[in-house]
Amino acid sequence: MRSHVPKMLLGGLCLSLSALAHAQIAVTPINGTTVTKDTLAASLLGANSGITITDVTYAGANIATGEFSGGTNILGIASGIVLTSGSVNNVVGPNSSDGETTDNGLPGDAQLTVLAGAPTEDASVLTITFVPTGTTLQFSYVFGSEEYPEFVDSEFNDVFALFVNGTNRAIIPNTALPVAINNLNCGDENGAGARPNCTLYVNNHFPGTINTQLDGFTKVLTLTAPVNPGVPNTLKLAIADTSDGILDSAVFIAGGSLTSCGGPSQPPCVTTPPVPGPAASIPTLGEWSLLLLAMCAGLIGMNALRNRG
Ligand SMILES: [Ca+2]
Ligand SMILES: [Ca+2]
Ligand SMILES: [Ca+2]
Repeated sequence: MRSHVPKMLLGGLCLSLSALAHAQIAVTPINGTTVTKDTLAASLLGANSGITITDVTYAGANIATGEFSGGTNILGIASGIVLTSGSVNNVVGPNSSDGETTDNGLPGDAQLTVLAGAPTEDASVLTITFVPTGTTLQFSYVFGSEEYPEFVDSEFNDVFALFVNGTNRAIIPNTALPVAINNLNCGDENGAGARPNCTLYVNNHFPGTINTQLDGFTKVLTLTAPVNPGVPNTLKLAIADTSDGILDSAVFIAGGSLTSCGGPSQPPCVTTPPVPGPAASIPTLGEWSLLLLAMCAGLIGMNALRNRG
């Protein structure tokens, strides 16, 4: 009879390692109770935002949109809301696939199709009507995708847009280019290609070293857009797959970051350089723990398989 002690020791070691593991991104999709289109919109407002929300609509799958937390050392944004072209669950690490997918079989969005120049599918669209006190709107966001980096420069250029009163203001700083896979990348699969706007890109090519499923994403960017004070304005947050319904993309909006600035009763707007992403090349203690945990799972799985035989 073989002893079970070594397996127990292995299990205990693995449990200890799992306790050391890095904080994860936590997500909760729209569930109609604790997370709704209205709670998502409200969570974007910080104290003294100078913004009153008057209406919220959502079109898309409930699983595709929700709230997130635990993103500080992963995305550079602590918490907020996430819209995807698939499932919010597919932004949670570790990076276990180079093409994580949820195909919701939903239609695209006409404005996004124009922007992409190709058919879109699985659109998720949160539209917020609001009255600002100031003349300018600002908030912080990150865009990421499983289309990175393999499908850079392809027709599968998943599209997102942050429309303020009908104009997409998700623009690469100091350019007129929309933030998009084909406009913001480092080219090759090692994230080392000499490409325009490569400095704004965080490479996490599968299996990556950053604790998110996303194979690539942007540094934290700031949207700045003119608005009309004292009257209703619209903010349309929209994302969709392009050319097919697979390989998810996601856009994260920082909770508490939506503010109105530049008006007589609001603080001046700030010029915020892109926030550096997490160091991608050196695994942290937590990431080493996850790797060891994966090895443990593999060893236990192998043990189980052998015992079946
Ligand atoms: Ca999809
Ligand atoms: Ca992935
Ligand atoms: Ca896609």
